[in-house]
Amino acid sequence: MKTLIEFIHQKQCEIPYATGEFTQLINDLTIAAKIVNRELTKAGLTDILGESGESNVQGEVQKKLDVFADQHFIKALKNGGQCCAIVSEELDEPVIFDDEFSMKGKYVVAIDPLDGSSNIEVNVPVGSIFSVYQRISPVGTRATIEDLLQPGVEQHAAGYITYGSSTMLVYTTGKGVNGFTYDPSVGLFLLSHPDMKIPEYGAMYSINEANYIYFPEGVKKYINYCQEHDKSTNRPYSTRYIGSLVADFHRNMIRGGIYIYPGTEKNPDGKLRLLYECNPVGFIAEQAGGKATDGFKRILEIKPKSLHQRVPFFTGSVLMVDKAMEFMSLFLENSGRPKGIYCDYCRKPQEQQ
Ligand code: AHM
Ligand code: MG
Repeated sequence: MKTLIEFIHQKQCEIPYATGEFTQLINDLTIAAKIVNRELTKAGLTDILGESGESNVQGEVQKKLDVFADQHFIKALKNGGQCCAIVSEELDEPVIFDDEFSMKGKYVVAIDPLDGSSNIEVNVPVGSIFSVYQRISPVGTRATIEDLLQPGVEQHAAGYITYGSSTMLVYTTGKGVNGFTYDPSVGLFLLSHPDMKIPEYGAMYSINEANYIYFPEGVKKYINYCQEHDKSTNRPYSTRYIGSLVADFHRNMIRGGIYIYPGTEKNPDGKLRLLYECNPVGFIAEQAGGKATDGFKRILEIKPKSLHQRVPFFTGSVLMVDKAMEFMSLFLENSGRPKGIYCDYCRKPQEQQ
């Protein structure tokens, strides 16, 4: 079986003037992922569960494992020397390296070191999500905030690690998506899921339905649609919601489905963060043939205004995301958008269902 590094190396050899720097960067990320994986498998035996006593920039209570994962990803990226700046969910301010070694790095990284960490105590899958950009500022200088505030379309690579029944790394460099399963006996990620594709249609929807009354009308109506009986579209669909974006997305990617974290009246931008959750997952979704939007427009085209910006998130199977977007447009007052619900098959407008 091909290892992750053999795979990347082979791909890099196909690119003229490739220097191996990106291979090194991915290798650094996997070092941290392996350490986090090791700690997660021991959680419950060692004193690593529970809260750290601190809160992050979003005011969320940090778990000890959040802090642990954050520190190890930053350390690995610093030691590797390919990364000159990092924005992390766990840190208010970006980490901008100012030593000569790191300033030569040509990449910046946005990272959610441990996504879904509220699930750690109950052995539910959690994940790490990363997004890689080439810096805009000159190599050899101190990176700037602008390096980190690039739109998702500029991503050089993105990926996630899902720590579940097995640990997997899924990543893209814009030429499809490949998945690698971790073999702990040899300490290597091995190519197990080449050229992953999201089914264009599925039968699962993932959303925290307890917040139903706060959802925009379009989302409410889309949920009603998912629950209606219709033989031709296999409805009612099933609800599957773990509460870990990586795990929910990964399942939908393999089986077909849609994940939604919408805005609400109280939190119009939703909960998920553009830079280190929605952009990387959105890049993977698109590369696998799926879609990622904020309900109206493509996630990857949003120009970030701030490092920890939130955004409503709709992602997964393309026909399901399209359908949810139709409901969003239809029920958005004064949106000026074309109104109508489209047939699942012929894509022509039909009467409201
Ligand atoms: P986190 O990065 O603090 O873990 O928050 C993000 C997580 C996602 O993984 C998950 O889909 C969502 O928050 C769950 O939120 P909720 O409990 O509101 O449904
Ligand atoms: Mg997260």
